[in-house]
Amino acid sequence: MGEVRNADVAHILREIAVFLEMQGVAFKPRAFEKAAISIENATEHIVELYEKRGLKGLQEIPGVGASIAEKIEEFLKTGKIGFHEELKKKVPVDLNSFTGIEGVGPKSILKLYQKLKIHNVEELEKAAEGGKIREIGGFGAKTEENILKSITAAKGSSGRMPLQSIMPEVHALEERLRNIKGVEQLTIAGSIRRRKEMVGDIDILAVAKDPEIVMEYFVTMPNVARVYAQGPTKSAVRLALGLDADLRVVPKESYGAALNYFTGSKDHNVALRQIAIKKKLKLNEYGLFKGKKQIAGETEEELYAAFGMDYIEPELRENSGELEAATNHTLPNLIGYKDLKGDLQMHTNWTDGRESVETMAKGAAARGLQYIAITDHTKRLAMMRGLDEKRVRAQWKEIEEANKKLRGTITVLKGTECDILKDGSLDLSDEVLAKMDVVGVSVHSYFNLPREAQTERIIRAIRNPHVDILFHPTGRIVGRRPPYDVDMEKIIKVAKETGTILEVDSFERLDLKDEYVRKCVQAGVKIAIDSDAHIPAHFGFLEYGIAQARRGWATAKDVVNTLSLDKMLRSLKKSR
Ligand code: DGT
Ligand code: CA
Ligand code: CA
Ligand code: ZN
Repeated sequence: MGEVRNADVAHILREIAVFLEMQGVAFKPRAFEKAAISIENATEHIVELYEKRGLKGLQEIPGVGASIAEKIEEFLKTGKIGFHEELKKKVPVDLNSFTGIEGVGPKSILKLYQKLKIHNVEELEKAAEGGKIREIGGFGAKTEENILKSITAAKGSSGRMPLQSIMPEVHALEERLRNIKGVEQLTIAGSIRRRKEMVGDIDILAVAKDPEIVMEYFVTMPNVARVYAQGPTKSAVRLALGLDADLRVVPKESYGAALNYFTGSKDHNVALRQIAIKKKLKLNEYGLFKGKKQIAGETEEELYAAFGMDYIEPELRENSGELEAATNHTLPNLIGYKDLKGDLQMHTNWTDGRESVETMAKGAAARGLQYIAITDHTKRLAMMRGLDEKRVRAQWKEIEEANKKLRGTITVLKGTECDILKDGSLDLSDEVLAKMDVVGVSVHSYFNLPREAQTERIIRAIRNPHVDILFHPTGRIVGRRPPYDVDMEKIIKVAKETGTILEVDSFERLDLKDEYVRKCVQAGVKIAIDSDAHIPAHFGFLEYGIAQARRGWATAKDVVNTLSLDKMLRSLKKSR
């Protein structure tokens, strides 16, 4: 029992949720999903909680009621849950193998099993290659093609981890290595420096007086699970968290060139090297050379300048137009990591958050924010005690009280995360929505609607003149839940037409993702970068939303919550 991790418990609860969703059971899937999320995020070890306080202890975890607590107990005692086994007997598929395959949700898995006896992703791949999927009602050739694409992509991404989940450990590692005697420079390069949402490994680059000391330290750290190689300039290890890390020590005069090389992306490097060749220069990880003479490479700034380019921020280095823009001096002035003045999505203990309005406001003020919107869920999400019109009005009173107390430090706005119902109508009356300061809407159900219906549903919602922001527009969760099938180009078009803001949700979703942020920027659709905080510590996640927006070429002007309160409010629909 001592070996059961919180993640294992979360995993089996999540499987139950998926099986229940297959059966079309209402509400329950969401309850299991929610319990899984809180167990994953719990700071206590669930085994200890159970050993100390039994079933009661388990029920202290938000979202864990008596029935789920009993199932967890059964799992801790026997390694199994009878309820789970029964569900699995009905549809004996390997759910695990389907994770990360876009467009294949619970309902599709069920259908694939019933029609083609598909149990796992290998069988799915075979069927798709054989053109069998398109023959099933509701799938079609396009879906079959997408499934194949997605399987290929998932194969390439195995072993990768969400940036957000590893950053605390990466920061700690960076800090420790920087403090070793004789270390003059140290940077985490690679996809982490580019702030990609999923990363494959940790690439570390350093300049050090005595590389041997650094290397010896690196391979003997307590969080090292395996040493692949140890040498004077390069060592490689596997960390206990399940990622590899390489450390390279380079000469001072090559640091910029090495940093540039190991930051990547590979496509950016290859393109830059081509430009060097055209200029009759040679670029490698040691520097930029004219014949044998190094003409640049100690810093990255110097390196780009030697090409006549402006400095390119790491988030842009994907060979997607940044080299041309740097040459033409038309790079965007990216939104900065400290540019947000407000946060327009968060939850309180009125629904599934854990703190009061006032505590959340104080937490936000402590982070330097000037305004926040409280956006609790609405009644359709009964499991989360979503607010009806009556409780909304009661919450407004608490917000007014909080504003009186906090005057001069931060302003709390009346907001909502109003549920978009199946037909695109909204979960609160227009009359109540009209009195809100900020109205956000989002989808939390019927993820498997056909593309057209899903798109129309969302469009109907954002055409509502009270709706200011579409929260987490595609519903994805990085590395865990694929986006629902929706025509984002069309939604961006309607957002432009109606003045609707699209959100980047910073809390494990990073939704909108970079690619769609860029489309918004190009279309002139404003975005909001929100924390979706459930406790004040979650305001720290804003950094990841900002990173995603930077990867989408967003400037501060593209992001409404970089505006002062007055200007932000004036940018909303009702004042247009
Ligand atoms: P990852 O680790 O898969 O999330 O992505 P990266 O971009 O960190 O890739 P990684 O760790 O394989 O390599 C780190 C950097 O080294 C990469 O961003 C660019 C550079 N690099 C790696 N392989 C090549 C290559 O074949 N050619 C060039 N020009 N650069 C490369
Ligand atoms: Ca890497
Ligand atoms: Ca690497
Ligand atoms: Zn939501």
